[in-house]
Amino acid sequence: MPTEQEKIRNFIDGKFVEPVGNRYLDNIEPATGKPYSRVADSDSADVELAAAAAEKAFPGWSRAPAVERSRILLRIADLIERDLEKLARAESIDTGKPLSLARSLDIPRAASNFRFFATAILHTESEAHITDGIAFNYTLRLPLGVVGLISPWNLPLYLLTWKIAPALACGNTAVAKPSELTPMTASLLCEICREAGLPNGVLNVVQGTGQNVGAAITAHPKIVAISFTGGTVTGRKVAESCAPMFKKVSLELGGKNPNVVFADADLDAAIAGSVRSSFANQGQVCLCGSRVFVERSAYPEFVERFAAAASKLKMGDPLEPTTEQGAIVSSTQLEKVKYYVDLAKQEGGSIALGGSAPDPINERCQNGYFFRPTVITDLPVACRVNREEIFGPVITITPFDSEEEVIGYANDCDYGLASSVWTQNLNRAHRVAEHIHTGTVWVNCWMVRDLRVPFGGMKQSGVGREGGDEALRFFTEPKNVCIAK
Ligand code: TXE
Repeated sequence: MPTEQEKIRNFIDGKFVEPVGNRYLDNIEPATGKPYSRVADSDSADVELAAAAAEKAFPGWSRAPAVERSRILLRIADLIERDLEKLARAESIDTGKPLSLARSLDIPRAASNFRFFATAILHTESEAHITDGIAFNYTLRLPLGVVGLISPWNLPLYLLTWKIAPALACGNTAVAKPSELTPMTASLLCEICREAGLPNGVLNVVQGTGQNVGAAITAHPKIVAISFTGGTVTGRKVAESCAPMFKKVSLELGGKNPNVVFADADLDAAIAGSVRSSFANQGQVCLCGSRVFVERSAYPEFVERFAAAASKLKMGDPLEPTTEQGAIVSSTQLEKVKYYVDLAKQEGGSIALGGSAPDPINERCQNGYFFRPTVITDLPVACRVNREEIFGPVITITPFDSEEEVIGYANDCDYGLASSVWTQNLNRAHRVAEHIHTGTVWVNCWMVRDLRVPFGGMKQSGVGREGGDEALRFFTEPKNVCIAK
C-alpha cells in the first residue's frame, strides 16, 4: 500500500504522469481521519492532454475487431480477479467500507462488468428492413468517439468499471474521473489495463475535483458523451454543461428508496433483507431502502426485531475481517448524517436505535468517521428526513394501513430509483410493483442484480439506463443505410 509520500497520479496515453500544475490533495483514510497518500489535483490542462490521447487512440481502437477488444477486456477481468486482495484492501482503506464487503461485492463486480460487456459485443444483432420491395435498409451501430466517465465515492471501482467496460467494448476511447475522495482503485485499474495490453490512450484517468476536472470533462468539445453517476445536484450541473453541445448524457443519481413490508410477508426474510438494504456500506448505496413502511398489524414486532438485528451489526476497523459496519467516507458526509439525525428529533422523531457515534473503535481508528446504525420512528411521512437523501446509516420506519396508502407514501418523493416489496401475496406483488414509481422494484429481495436488465432511475434519480443492451445502445450511434432496389 502507498505511504503518505505515495502520489496517485494521472494515467494519460498509457503512462502515469504528474498533473500539469503539480498540485496534490491529501487522500484521507476515513477509518483514521488521516492522509495515507496524495492524489493529483488536476485541472483543464490535464483533461486537454487526456482528450487528445483518447482522440489519437480512437481510430485504431474503434476499428479493432470486436473479438480483439473482447480479448483485452477479458484479460482485464482476469487480472482484477488475480489482484482481488490488493484491490479489496485499497478499496476498504479508500472508502472506509469493511474489507469483507470490498472483497465480496465491489471487486468481483468490477471483474464481472468487464466480463459481461467483453462477451456481449460478440453477440450483438443488427436490424434490417425491406421497404415494400423498393429499398433495403440496414442499421449500423457505430462507436461515438471520446466519452467522459464520471463516478462517485461509494462504490468506486464497481461503478467506474460499470462505465468503462461498455464504453471500451463498443469501441470508444475514454477520459474517466473517479471521485477525489476515493482515487486509489482507479489508479490500480490503470496498471491492470496496461498489463492487459490495452493500447495507449484508450483509457485515460484524470484525478481531481469535480469543479476542476469533472466540469472540464463535461465541457470539453472533443468529449462527445458523458456517463455520470453521483448526486442529483451535480447531475443537474452535468446536464446543464452538456445541453448546449447536444452531448449524449446518462445520469445515475440519488435515491430515497421505499422498502414496503406487508403483514403477510415472511418477516424473518423481510427483517434480514431490510437490515441489509438499510445499512450495507454504512447506508452509502444509492439503492439503500432508507424509508421503511410496515403494515400496522406487523409494525410493533417489525420495529422491535429489526432494531435488535441491526444492533448486532459489528462496527469496527474496516480492515478487521469480522467488521460489518465501517466508517463514513468523509468528515463532511459524517456531519451531513449528524445533521439529519438532529433534524429528525426536531421533526418529532424518536430514536429507536443508534443516533450517535460509537465509542472509539481502537487506537488506529480513534479519529475515524464512524456512526452507529440509526433507526428513527414516529416521523410525519412527508417531513424533510423522509424526503431528502441522507446517504448514511440512517433509516426511518413508518406504519401504513392500506396498499393504496403505502403506494401513495412511496411515490410521494422527488426520487424514483429503486424499491423493495415484501409480501407472499403474488397478485399484490405484481400490482404494487407496477404502481411504485421506481426504475427497479425488488420483491422479497434486495440488490439482486442481473447485468442484462435496464438499470436506472425515474424522476430526480436520473436520465437513461445502464446495463445490458441499454449500455450498448448508449455507447453507440445507430446509422440507417437505405439502398434502392
Ligand atoms: O456525488 P457527487 P458523491 C449518489 C448518492 C449521493 C451522491 C454521493 O445517492 O447523492 O451520489 O456521491 C464529480 N461536473 N449516487 O458525493 O458530489 C465528483 O468529483 C462534473 C447515485 O460522489 O455528485 C465525483 O467524481 N463532475 C448513484 C462525481 O461527480 C462533478 C450511485 C460524483 O460526485 C462536478 C452512487 C461537476 N460540476 C451515488 N461536481 C446511482 N444512482 O447509481 C462533482 N463532480
